[in-house]
Amino acid sequence: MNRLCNDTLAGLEGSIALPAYRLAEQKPQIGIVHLGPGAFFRGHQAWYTEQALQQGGDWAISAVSMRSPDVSDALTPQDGLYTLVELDATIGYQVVGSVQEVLVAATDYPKVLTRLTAASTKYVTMTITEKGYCLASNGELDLQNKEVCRDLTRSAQPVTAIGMLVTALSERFRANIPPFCVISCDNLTDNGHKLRAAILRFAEQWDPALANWLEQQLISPCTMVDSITPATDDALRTQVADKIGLLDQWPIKRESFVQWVIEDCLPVERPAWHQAGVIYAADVSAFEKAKLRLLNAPHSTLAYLGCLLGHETVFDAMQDSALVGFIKQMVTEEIIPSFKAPAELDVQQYSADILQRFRNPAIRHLLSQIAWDGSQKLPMRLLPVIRDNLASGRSVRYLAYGIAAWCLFIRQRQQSQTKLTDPLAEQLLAVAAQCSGNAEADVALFLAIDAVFPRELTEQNAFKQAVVAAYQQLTSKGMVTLPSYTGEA
Ligand code: CS2
Repeated sequence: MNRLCNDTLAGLEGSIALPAYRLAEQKPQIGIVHLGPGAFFRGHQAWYTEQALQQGGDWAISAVSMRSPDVSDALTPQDGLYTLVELDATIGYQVVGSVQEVLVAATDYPKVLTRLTAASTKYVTMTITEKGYCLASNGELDLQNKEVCRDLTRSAQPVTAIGMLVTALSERFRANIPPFCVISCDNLTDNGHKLRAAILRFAEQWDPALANWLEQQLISPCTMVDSITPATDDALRTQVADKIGLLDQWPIKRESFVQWVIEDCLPVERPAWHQAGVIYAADVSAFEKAKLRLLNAPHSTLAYLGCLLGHETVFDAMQDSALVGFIKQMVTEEIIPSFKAPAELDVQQYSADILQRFRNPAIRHLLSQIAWDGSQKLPMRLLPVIRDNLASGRSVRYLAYGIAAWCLFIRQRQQSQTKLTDPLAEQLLAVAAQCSGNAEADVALFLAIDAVFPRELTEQNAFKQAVVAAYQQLTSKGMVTLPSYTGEA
């Protein structure tokens, strides 16, 4: 079977949606560099940029993986083309062509730096996951981080995204080329401001003049991004090959729902993202809180409780009426009262729509994938809600189950010697190995992990007692037992 690429694209004419640019036409100029070409980027920002290109304009993406060659190996023979499959009540197929190349910083660094320092590169977007920013628990760039320290010495090519961005910005500064606009597309609270602060903090260690220039000129909008985009599997590859009659080594699947809210501070020169449906907002924080607290916090809680209850996918977990009732109770009683939603958002409907999205039978979203990197996700998803509720004297009884279930999930991984995907895996597994099953003692061991739990939170008895009570409830009957509640499934 032939491979999907520019040469075979023409054969798909009339069968599925094709890229705005084809081989015959002038290739668009690369104006965007994206760090982290994973599934979410290719189902979300790259798709938005393709939709924008359908409206005209001259923007293409150079995608850069920091280390792994996998995406480059898969897409380079395909001229960056891949199939996006929307799986919902109907199935939609589209070939996305906005990614013109996929580079690997570890092995293509000179070319990556050339892209980042080119005056034609106006934007650097990124989906590098929470851990990619190398932030300490206070949200600032961690200057004790081993890789950050290494990059600060300038002894070799940078290995952190922040180090690589500041290297490129430093060269632009010296060449009197304006800085590119950086756009974080990760599930971080206040993502744009944290990214900007991390870049400035790194630059200050090198050159106060550079830091001052960036202070004056660097644009880094906050954003909220949303679309459930599970990892690609062989079943999808077969489905796509059957549909297009060509081999696509790395197609992408996602739900049909997709949303991108960007702080309205971009330069005038930008892709036609607005025509593609992007929402520009003066203040993204209310959208970000709504999404992180009503989608991601339930997602993580569902993942850990669902794994402990033996469920494999989000869809499976949503068939468990006791678990769904618990999640609804947590959302209604403890999450919705915790924040002020955007005026135009019907929070109850937004939350109900999210749970309906979780029930999508066409999406096979592994709970074990959502469970990755809990040490980075919980501080963005559950801890801010717990902190706000404690400060206002509201309950954290249900929220604490997400924390307790995470601790038990780690214990389960340690006891079964199953891989734990988390940048702090070694430390977490070592803590789990010390656990005895005594709730008070076990919880104290986990809450002592400073990189996850800020002191000002763990010093509060109400928090500790809620997590201990949840831990006891989950382990009291020799099997995972949810608390009784008054809610309905
Ligand atoms: C999920 C997110 O894997 C996870 O942690 O909670 O990737 C989630 O699917 C997206 O944020 C949805 O927009």
